[in-house]
Amino acid sequence: MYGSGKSDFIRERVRACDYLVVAQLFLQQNFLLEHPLKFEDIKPRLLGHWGTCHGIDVVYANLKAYFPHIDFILGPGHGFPALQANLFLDGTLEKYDKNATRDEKGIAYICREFSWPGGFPSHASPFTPGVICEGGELGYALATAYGSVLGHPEKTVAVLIGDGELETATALSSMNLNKLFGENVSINGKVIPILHLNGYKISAPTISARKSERELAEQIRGFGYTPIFANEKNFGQKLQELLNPQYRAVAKRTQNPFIVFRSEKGATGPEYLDGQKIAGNYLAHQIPLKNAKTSEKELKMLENWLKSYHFNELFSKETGFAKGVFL
Ligand SMILES: Cc1ncc(C[n+]2csc(CCOP(=O)(O)OP(=O)(O)O)c2C)c(N)n1
Ligand SMILES: [Mg+2]
Repeated sequence: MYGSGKSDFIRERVRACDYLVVAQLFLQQNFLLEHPLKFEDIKPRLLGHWGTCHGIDVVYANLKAYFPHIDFILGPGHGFPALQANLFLDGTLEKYDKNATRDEKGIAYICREFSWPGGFPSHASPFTPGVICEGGELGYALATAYGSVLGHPEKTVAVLIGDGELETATALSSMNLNKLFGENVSINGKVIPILHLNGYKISAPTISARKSERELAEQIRGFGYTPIFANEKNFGQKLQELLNPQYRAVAKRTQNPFIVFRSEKGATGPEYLDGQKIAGNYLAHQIPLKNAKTSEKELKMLENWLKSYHFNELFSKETGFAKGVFL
């Protein structure tokens, strides 16, 4: 049933994580869609962020597949359901929380407790394994990434920065930190910045998205990086190129790579609601179907959305997760 290439596993992993994200955001029961969705299955208060999550899942899966030994720093901490889904599938969550078992019970646990009184917060927080900064305040990811490799030449860290986040003074000024680190990596480790260019922040387009590719590339070059433009289809290939020793030798002599990852905000989610564009628009930022608990139409849209991931092919109550999703 499963292909042998890494890219098939990456797609399965992303589908599994995306499903778990949507289930965390909306469901208080019926987590495996064992019966048609009903209003009672939906949480009474829908609070969380969808728009950034698919992109995070894509980046996480590709990094895990191609750079399994590096650290990962996530700027958009509001994309917590995606981080949680990945930590859950990695088994990291279970190490620290015995309820997060990678079975039906564990799925129910992470979904029900997400953004729930007394449960998990809606944003990444110090309760999350590996998280030291409270998610929710944008801007520190790049500075944290540089700080984490200071004095550690053996370390490489990839850092995902939201395109809205890059408009904060903190993130934008942190672009200069490569100057303090220099081009010689014998004292400090290496930072691979990834700009999540999904085009939107909370309620408007981002400045980076409104620049031409050339203007953005020149800005990045001006900061002393080599821009690498990637999208969902070729992201893995670009990462493999970075791993190529020949490229690395060149990159060492010249400048650090800076990946610009173009993705559609809210991709794989609802496209339109009542004539309004959701995916690829700021309306995907938080909860796209906020009336799912009271509107038959939105409930049906949610059911179709969940079904689109074919989670039943990736998980069964009897045999657990398909091996591919663990990458
Ligand atoms: C310092 C700061 N200012 C404002 C906010 C409010 N805020 C939360 S999410 C968000 C938009 C973030 O957009 P982007 O970085 O593009 O992330 P995306 O969700 O698009 O991946 C903003 C402004 C915040 N969390 N922190
Ligand atoms: Mg954005």
